[in-house]
Amino acid sequence: MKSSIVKTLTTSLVVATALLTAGTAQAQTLNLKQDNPNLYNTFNSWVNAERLTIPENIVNTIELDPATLRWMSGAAPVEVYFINEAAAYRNILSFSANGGEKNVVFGDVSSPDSIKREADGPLALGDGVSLGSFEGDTQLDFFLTPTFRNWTGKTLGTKAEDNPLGLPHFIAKSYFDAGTNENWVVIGIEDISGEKSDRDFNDVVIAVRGIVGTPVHQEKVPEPMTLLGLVGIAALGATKLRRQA
Ligand SMILES: [Ca+2]
Ligand SMILES: [Ca+2]
Repeated sequence: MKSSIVKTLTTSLVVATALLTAGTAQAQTLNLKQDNPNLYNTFNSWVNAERLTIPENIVNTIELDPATLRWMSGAAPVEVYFINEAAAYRNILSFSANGGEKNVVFGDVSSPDSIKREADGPLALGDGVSLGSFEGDTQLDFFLTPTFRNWTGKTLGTKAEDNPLGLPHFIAKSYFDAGTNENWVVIGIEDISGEKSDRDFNDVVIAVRGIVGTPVHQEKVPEPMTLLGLVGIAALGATKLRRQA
């Protein structure tokens, strides 16, 4: 009987502690501009009028395939931070894990302080959301749904082939921050699809802590000499084939 009471009391304590912890986690606000102004300013300085441009002198950045982003078991919880936006649309940012259902990260990526500001925008520059940790090596996809008043556009994703005209709408760059010894992925998103798109990839810019991605393999592009060699071989082959015909 006594042990049963102790067990009940212990269980209640555990539940109460868990509730308290959950309450604290929800109440805690993440903001990179306040928590690490230098890092926020670095990321924000990449948001240019055209495209997400990273100065050539920053060597610790590598362009990633945005369709390969993933959380690796044991990494820190995934945190998504709003860096800036230059969009007239009120965009919805969402994510999915391992191709599962989409969950909203930011329901309205707009702010009174951003490049294309909205007075009633809900975000402050640098605001963050924790997506938490996942089970094992997890593929993470991000999506953007443009909205304007009562209009909702087609959702754009990290896989170019699923987008209108098969065009990429996300660009991703890795960044190693020596100050905190952490890997980041900075993502720039273009929200206008089709031929009217200005392809500046600054309509929504976010920085994500706790994920990695596969570099875009630039070494696969053949050297001019190799290319000439291949053309030469192809030409020889064609001549041989014509002779045989
Ligand atoms: Ca805006
Ligand atoms: Ca744009």
